[in-house]
Amino acid sequence: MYRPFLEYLEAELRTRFGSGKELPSRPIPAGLEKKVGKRGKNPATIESWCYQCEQLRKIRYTYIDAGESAQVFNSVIYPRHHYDIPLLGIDFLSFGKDGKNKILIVLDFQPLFRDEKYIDRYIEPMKKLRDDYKDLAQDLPMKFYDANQYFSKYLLFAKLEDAVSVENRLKLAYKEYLTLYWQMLEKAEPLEDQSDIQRIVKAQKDYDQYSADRDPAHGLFSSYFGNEWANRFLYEFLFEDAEPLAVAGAKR
Ligand code: BLA
Repeated sequence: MYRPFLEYLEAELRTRFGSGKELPSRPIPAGLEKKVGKRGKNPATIESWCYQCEQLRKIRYTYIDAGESAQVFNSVIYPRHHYDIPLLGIDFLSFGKDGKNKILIVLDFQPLFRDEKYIDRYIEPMKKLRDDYKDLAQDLPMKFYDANQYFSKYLLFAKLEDAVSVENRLKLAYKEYLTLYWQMLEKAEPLEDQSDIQRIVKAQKDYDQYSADRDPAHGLFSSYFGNEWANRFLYEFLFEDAEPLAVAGAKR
């Protein structure tokens, strides 16, 4: 269901950052690139890709294909530490049960800071898009995350009933948000001061810790692929700069 979104992202990355060629890959720890599992009678495959380029330090995306019962496209793009621009976050999910579909879509420029200057520079430019796609910005409450941390006020966040809106509306919105993100990156001024750069290193690491600690997907991963694999996937690949909770807890 979301394959075309993955393919569009790949094509964009190749044209914009790879002179038409595939980008240099960024290694994925052994055993985490792909896994086949199942829950009850439902088989599932999870597959991930990871790249880097001059401007972007980590580009990761994952596809879960469990047929009708689950389709997921998830991605985070981390700019190099000398750019303070937000991370690009994508989480498109579809769960099917008894002929019914639950579709959840989230797309955001995930802010590293919340001061006015930062928000004006990097979040306000999204406002027009959010206004154009109000149907995909439903102001839903968050159960797992805090909407005021690493989410912007102009995120797309919607529950949809059918795949028609994904095809008709999300596809358009997705392309426009991505284009705006590339423009923002193009315009971004590289930081030069070591202390400014270190501030980004820390903010990106804090994002990983926050996200790993709250990830609502752990249950999904462990139900299909086992608890041990789920932990490794979270802490060694998705949010590799986070420390597993037990370790972080012991150090505090
Ligand atoms: C919610 N994301 C979810 C849920 C799942 C995932 C299972 C809960 C759906 C439900 O309410 O039933 C799935 N999350 C994943 C998967 C991965 C993951 C498969 O990290 C990794 C492969 N989540 C992100 C990113 C964003 C994001 C980058 O990973 C930002 C755009 C957002 N996901 C997000 C939000 C919710 C969500 C805002 C709703 C959570 C809430 O209600 O607090």
